[in-house]
Amino acid sequence: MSSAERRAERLAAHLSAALPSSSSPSTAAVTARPLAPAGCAAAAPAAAAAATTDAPAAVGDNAAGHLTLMAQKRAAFQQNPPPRAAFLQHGSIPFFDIRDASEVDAAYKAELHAAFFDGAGCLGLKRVFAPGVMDRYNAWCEGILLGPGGTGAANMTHPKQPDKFVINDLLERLSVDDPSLLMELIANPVYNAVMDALLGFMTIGAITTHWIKPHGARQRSHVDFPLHVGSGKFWEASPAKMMRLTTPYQLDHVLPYYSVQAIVASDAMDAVNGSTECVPFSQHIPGLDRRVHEPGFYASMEGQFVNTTLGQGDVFIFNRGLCHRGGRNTTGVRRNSCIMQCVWLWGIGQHKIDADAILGNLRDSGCASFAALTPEQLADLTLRLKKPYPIDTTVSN
Ligand SMILES: O=C(O)CCC(=O)C(=O)O
Repeated sequence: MSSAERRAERLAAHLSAALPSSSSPSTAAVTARPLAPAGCAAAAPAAAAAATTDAPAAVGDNAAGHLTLMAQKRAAFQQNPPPRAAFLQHGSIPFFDIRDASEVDAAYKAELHAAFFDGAGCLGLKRVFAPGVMDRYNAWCEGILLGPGGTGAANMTHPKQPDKFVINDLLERLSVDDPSLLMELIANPVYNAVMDALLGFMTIGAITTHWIKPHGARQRSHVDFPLHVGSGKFWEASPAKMMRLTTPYQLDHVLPYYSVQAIVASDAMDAVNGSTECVPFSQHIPGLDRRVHEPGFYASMEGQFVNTTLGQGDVFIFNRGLCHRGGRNTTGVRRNSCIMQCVWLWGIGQHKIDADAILGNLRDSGCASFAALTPEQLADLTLRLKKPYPIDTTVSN
């Protein structure tokens, strides 16, 4: 055996051991893609073989191959759908109807995790927020966005979807304007239990209003924070910078687990008024974070998008690595929503959040639902807003 072959074998064993243990045999069987970083060409076939003994024929690393890969993933998912899912929207997106957080036990958590990461890369939750809560939220947004000078601020237009208003400092504002409404949004037991199932412990990275104006155009297809290279000054719109600062392994095997996005439908939404459009199963395409910037790949995703259909108060949760975009509003009425960027406990959130001010405002407001929190619930809510690290070693260590 040559040294290159020995190196390939060692890498194959290493990568095979690193496969997520939650993969069921049926989902592992369709994980037929090279796992080795680019530049380790000799290792890739060995790694794939080690990972998938009964895998279907490997698909090509080209547009046709990517479509085949997604079709294989969809077929496997449809054959073995999550048992507790109420239905699969578009035959792909599992929707769950959880009435009480106590339902989300360890088995349910494992099911949600597998359905999300091994499946379509997204899931829906029915009836999480009461219509009355959503109406209150919409009225609050209207007061800001339609009030005097409301939309004048530079940071109140979405940087990549010009026909969309945003309220970025929602947490800070709402903690002053309507603390009990804020508690409804950030202390929903079902929502938080599902997010904890996906992230271990969910912390809030950002909460922003996304209001697509009447007749607003759709957004460009993209993936999300922290690798939304087309958005955010740090990336300088440079996929090369992203590749310099990450390994291929991180792109495909670490960062998909780091952050989760959720859109809360404060208005019911579908294809007509610009609901979120996504390509189910696209998070399985190797190197998607990079490819989405290649014109040929970008074009190959057209025709694969589906629009989510959400009732008022439903939630659509999606993998940050899923190809998606804000939809086109064909109506003369706005489409409003609240988008949450959630990140695991050890990750950096998308926005700077003034957690001390928010928690102080909630406490000082006398808000009944905040005052009623048990010490454990208060500790959890605090942790969702405020990281325990880094520690200040000038104070203690
Ligand atoms: O508004 C939506 O439906 C999705 C928004 C989105 O993907 C974004 O703003 O990056």
